Amino acid sequence: MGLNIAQKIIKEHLLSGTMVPGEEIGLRIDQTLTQDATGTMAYLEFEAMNIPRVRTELSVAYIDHNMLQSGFENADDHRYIQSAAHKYGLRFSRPGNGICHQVHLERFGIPGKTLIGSDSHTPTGGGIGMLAIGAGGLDVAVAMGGGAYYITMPRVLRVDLTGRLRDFVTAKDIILEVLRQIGVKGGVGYILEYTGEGVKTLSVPERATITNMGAETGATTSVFPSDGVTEQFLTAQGRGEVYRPLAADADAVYDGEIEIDLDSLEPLIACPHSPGNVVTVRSLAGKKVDQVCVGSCTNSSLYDMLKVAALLKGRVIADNVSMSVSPGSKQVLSMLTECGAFTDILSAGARVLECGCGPCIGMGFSPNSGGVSLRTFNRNFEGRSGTKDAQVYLVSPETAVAAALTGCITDPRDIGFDRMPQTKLPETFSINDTGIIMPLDEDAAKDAAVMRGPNIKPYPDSYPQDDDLRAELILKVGDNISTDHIMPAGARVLPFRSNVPKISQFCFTAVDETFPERAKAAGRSIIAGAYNYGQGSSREHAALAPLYLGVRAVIAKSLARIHAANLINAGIMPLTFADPEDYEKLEQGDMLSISGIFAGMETGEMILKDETKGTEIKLSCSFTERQKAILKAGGLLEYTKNGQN
Ligand code: MIC
Ligand code: SF4
Repeated sequence: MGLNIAQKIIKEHLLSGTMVPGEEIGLRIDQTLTQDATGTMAYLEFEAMNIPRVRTELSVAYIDHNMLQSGFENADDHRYIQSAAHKYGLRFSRPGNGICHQVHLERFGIPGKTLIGSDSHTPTGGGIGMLAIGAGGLDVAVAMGGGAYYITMPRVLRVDLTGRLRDFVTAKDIILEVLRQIGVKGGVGYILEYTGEGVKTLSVPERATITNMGAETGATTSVFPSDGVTEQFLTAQGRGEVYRPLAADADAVYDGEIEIDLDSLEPLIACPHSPGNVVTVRSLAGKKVDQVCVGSCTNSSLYDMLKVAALLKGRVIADNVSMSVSPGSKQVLSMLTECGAFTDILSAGARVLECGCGPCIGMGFSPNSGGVSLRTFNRNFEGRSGTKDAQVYLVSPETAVAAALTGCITDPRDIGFDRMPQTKLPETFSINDTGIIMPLDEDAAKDAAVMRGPNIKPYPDSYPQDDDLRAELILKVGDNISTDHIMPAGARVLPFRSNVPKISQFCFTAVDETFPERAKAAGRSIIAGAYNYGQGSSREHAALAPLYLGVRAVIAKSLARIHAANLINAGIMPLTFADPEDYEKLEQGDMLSISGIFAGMETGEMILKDETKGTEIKLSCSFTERQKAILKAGGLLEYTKNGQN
């Protein structure tokens, strides 16, 4: 039986387990990336493992999230990461060099290689045929030390693309259509693999938009074939030698299939507050817009920016709109400047932000009160923009420009262009890697110091799992709770990413202001969630802050992949209701207990006693041997320190 692309790369990197969907597999990791908001913790964890040097083929530390320096904290974290990268053998991408995923695609990604990154949009690398997966910082730290990365062997969903996109319909609309079809949890347990004649009509940046936002389906990752288009892109980046073709075998088998007819696709838009709330742009036409943002790791490539410039050229944005443009990398910004397209953007009245995540993570440019913001980004969870009552919509660059010009939501086919102005990717990109600082060689590194500012606090205490747990149900939440609800980001909170005691004061405050205080007072506690608990980002702080506050278990109808792994890594048990209806029986404040946890880990069943109500509820769990050992050790760090992997 033939293999698909995902299976081929997994097979080449398989260190343990069998490739049977649902089984645990250990993968050899070729490359890692971190960004600053998750990186400080990842390097603290790496240091705690006492490994002198990274053991991957390539590891890169990026600074792109915490770019506002309105106090010493972010600058201290940048210094810490830079000095750690220098000493431990990583390349360091300076602040201003660009968003990790965009820069990695341009300068480092290699078809057929494995990459894990402490950021959920690491699958961007799937645009050039990498197996690129988002993970918690601790998993990345272990991989940097040469350890395997463990996942559940995914099923592979074939996304068959037929036909060719029409003008003003874009790669963003393809991924929005995927989200419309399968929703924000439809990809859980799957890799999305793109096939069909439509694939060859898409450039690498377009493919990367699609694999990037595939994260919003909950998929393990997404992957495109590596073909002539990939080779051309790598050659234009001066890296043609790393090209390798990759295609599915003719008789490859998939675990499911969806089809998208590119010819009949329409411009789409995801409505507040979920990337899965997708409708056609036309159905919302006329709605007044306050803000438009172009950028983020989803749509900040040179190709995207050139299209934006071409549509804005000689025009002026509407008076009621404030528009920002953040190019994805120094390369993109330099090339836009060199060809004059940047002037077209500025002349139209847009405001330029630096090459980084910026408004996507609430690092500045928050909308006005109740503001309607159209963004080319990938997430629109409530409050993520920094303005609690803002209405954030996700769109393509073309739809973003249409709104900026007219002042209201507008289908880009209705702004008076007969055809989309032609934009071509250059035959060679302008290559200038001054934004990357190389590490010290091994000898020099021995004496190099790592610089730690006062904001950097150690990893929180761990708690080995006991056989019994008695704790209060401290919080009960509903469906689709994102890590932005659990551990908010934004300019105010992000500077404390290396200070768990401090950042914990913001934990769950988006849902319940009293949570941190109540949890701390309770000593130990349990959280109950519904479907898709922990969707969204890879931030392990969404597990570390609850750990610090005393949370010992999360019981949900279902959990998102990266967050469930982060909970286990932190030594917190993720459990599910055997019967989802039982969720209704629990009430916040109930005293709960579970006994015989170790036996339950073996059978996959535990009984939860609600002591307040005098009822019993059946819970399910499915921990691998390794996960059981991690929980018993009090988390992955302790487990790894004990010499296990
Ligand atoms: C995000 O898009 O939510 C982030 C911010 O990039 C996160 C990482 C983080 O919280 O630092 C992610 O996607 O993993
Ligand atoms: Fe940065 Fe936004 Fe991309 Fe996350 S989704 S890496 S915050 S640009």
